[in-house]
Amino acid sequence: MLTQSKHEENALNRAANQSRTPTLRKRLRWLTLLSFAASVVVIAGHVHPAVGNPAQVTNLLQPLSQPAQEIKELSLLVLAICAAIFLIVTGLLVYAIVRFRHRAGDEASEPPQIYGSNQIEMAWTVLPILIVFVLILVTSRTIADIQNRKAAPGAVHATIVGHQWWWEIRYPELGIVTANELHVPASDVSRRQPTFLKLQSADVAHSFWVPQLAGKTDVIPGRENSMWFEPTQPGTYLGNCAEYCGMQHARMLIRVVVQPPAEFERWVAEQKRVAAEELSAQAGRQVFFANTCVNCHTIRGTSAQGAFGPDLTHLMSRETLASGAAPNTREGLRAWVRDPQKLKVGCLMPNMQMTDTEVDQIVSYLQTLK
Ligand code: HEC
Ligand SMILES: [Cu+2]
Repeated sequence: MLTQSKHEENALNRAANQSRTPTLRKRLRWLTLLSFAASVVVIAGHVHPAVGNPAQVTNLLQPLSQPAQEIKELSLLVLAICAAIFLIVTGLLVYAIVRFRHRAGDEASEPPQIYGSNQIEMAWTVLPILIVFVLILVTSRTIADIQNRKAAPGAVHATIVGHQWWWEIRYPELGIVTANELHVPASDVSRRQPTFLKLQSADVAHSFWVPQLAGKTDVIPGRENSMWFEPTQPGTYLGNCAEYCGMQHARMLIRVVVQPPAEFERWVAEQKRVAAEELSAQAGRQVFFANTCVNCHTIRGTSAQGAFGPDLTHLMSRETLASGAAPNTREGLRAWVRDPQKLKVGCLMPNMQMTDTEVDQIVSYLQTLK
């Protein structure tokens, strides 16, 4: 009875298929081809996000530091194993589809139905267990390698605090506070030394990721995570907050400036100084201190001790403003002070409603903070 109705169903299905007009079938084929081509384009676009601008590469397939290199090698190994599994499984599937396809004259009888085979069941239980075991071994070896790296005396330590939507950067041992642009010494033969980071959050969850240097590490409120990296090539490395943290998550860029050790020492010496006092910018200084700027910003060596926004003591030593929202030029500063909400909608610095003259004066003062 059951087989009878199955046959009827099959016959119905066949009839339904045949009733599809040839044009419809052609259209479906084109649609499949098109969507396949579209996915290839999308995937290829993601592999090379920064073509034509080698200085701005954020490609995790081009690591320039440990542990990013080790992570890349592990991912390629895992990818190779998975690709082999994919090829074998799809190969067998295609073979079965072609070899046992429906042929004219097959209608009369169903092929033999086989239930249960101990050999096959053993094979598909034991093989995956072995594969997973290999994956566990190689992965845990890499994780242990990364986690066991300990700081030697003389290593640079920095604490990164994620804020909505900027990064506070402290070097507790050096007495330096800056923002958004982390400076570290390059590691070379004379000084094989990674930089160690502690990651904290002032508000919500963020994630610190500079793909060419190290893996992604979450920045979680009420918890301190840590990471390290050891770049050998001086240059500027780009990253971005990698955990959605609100309105301006996309404009929470990170720059890591890797410098030859001597240059790094010079940068440290500059940053340690308190703010410069220049008589030429007295008018702007007065406007700054008469406004609530001082409640949110610190300028070391003055009465401005706010801690809600970035430390401005050496503002002009940074390349960008507000985590990459604008270049740190006179124009950029003017636009920012005039209305930060225009450059970075929803950011936590309010429009201070200043007149054009006041903006110009403040910007002249800010430009003395070298
Ligand atoms: C309510 C607190 C608050 C006040 C008041 C405030 N700011 Fe800010 N400011 C911030 C925050 C928060 C940021 C970071 C915004 C971001 O990147 O999302 C910021 C960023 C900046 C930056 C960019 C710093 C950098 O390193 O990129 C400058 C410059 C700046 N503020 C100047 C001023 C001036 C000048 C005033 C007064 C006219 C002022 N701020 C008033 C909170 C404040
Ligand atoms: Cu974020």
